[in-house]
Amino acid sequence: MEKTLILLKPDCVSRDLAGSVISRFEKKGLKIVGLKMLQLNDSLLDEHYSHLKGKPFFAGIKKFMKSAPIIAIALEGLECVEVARAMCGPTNARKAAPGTIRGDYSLSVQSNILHASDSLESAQKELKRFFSKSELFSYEKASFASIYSEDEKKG
Ligand code: IDP
Ligand code: MG
Repeated sequence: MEKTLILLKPDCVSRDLAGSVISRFEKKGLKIVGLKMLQLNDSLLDEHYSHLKGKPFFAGIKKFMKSAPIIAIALEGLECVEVARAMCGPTNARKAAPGTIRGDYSLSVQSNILHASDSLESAQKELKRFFSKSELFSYEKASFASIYSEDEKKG
């Protein structure tokens, strides 16, 4: 089953929004298969945001991402990379529609609550960056059988 990486950013943690955001993923039917709090450092951020190196806001983002601990979450579910990105809304939270996480909780481009992997390839790379094999779990959700069709269960 597909997996994706979510990072609850420092603004999410320090504004006491972690529980609300996690709850939205749970209610959607996505399964938490890994979860931990950690303090980001420069080397992890240089790797994670390498696509933004050279942007004028790069130093600002790194400072922001180190301003409080983050919560890393591994989610599992059908097409969960795309589903989680759709739940986040676009990067600029001011343009994010109400009902999306960024649309409901933020007015900022930088402090936009959370990170979600943007493709299956990124998700696989990013999950390895934040979780060791022993930190990812496999278990049965109580409602699994009633949610998915026989075809979907094979996915
Ligand atoms: P994404 O998080 O929606 O995938 P990316 O373009 O990958 O967006 O950028 C990573 C993060 O960098 C954003 O979530 C946001 O926190 C920050 N960021 C992106 N663009 C800007 C900007 O123009 N100003 C300030 N921060 C930005
Ligand atoms: Mg991105």
